[in-house]
Amino acid sequence: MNSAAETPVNAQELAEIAAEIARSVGVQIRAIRAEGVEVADTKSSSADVVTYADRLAESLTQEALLARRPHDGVVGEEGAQVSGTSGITWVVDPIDGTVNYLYGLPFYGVSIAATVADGAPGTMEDGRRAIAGAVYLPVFDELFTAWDGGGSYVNGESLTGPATKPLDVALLATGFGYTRERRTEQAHVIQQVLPLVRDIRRMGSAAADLCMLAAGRLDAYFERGLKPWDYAAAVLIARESGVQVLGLEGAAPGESMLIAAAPNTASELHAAVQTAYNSLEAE
Ligand code: LIP
Repeated sequence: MNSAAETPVNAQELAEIAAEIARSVGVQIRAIRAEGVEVADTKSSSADVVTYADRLAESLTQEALLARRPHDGVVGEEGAQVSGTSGITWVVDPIDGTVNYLYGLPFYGVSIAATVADGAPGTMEDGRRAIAGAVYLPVFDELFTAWDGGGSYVNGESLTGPATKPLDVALLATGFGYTRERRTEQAHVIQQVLPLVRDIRRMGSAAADLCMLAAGRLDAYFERGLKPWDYAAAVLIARESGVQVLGLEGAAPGESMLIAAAPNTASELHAAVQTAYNSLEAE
């Protein structure tokens, strides 16, 4: 009998599992939101909060994933840490856009990615790459899915990403960290980049930002400081729509830097961001 690690993996089936659970958990956290949300704790700073709903959502997601895939691993933003034997590790952000969720703003979602650590092209800075994933945005009832080589979709409709366009007419999304030191650095960078683009959007959820990019509702995105659970599923959704995702100076994208856009736009954005960070270091 094959061991779990030897059983061939069907990426589309993994995407279907991620989609079913992301939607189910997303519907539940939206209902909880309507009843009221309480902060359970803070993390890297007083602005970096976790709600009881984050913890419940992660627990429900882990339980549902392991019920379907008992030999898999699970890693979650709120502390889930399950080792597996199958070679598949699920990376979960139970509520990406937690501050939006806390305030009742619509840009939040459940992000679930099935990842492998095989070093193949597309491997992120954290050493993993998603082969299937789903992001569900409950307020919009939009379910984004993708699997390796299978394309990406929103509510079953194929996504083709943003058109290539010069940076000066590109609508750019970004995000900021939770610590004063990181935000000071990011303020300097955005001061350099803002004059070069059409406009900036800061929507508060990396997963949602990258899904909007895949849907062609944004032209570009960059952020420094993201964690694997913020980006794992949405990077695959973006890549499968034709979006290029890169780090700085050939490094693997991830926490150090994540830049995403249509290929030529991405090259222009990479140059602008690199120049901005170089000027920071020169100060
Ligand atoms: C958020 C990211 C967002 C970033 C925020 C925060 P969380 O994740 O999705 O892009 O700018 O600072 O990290 O904390 O809501 O899961």
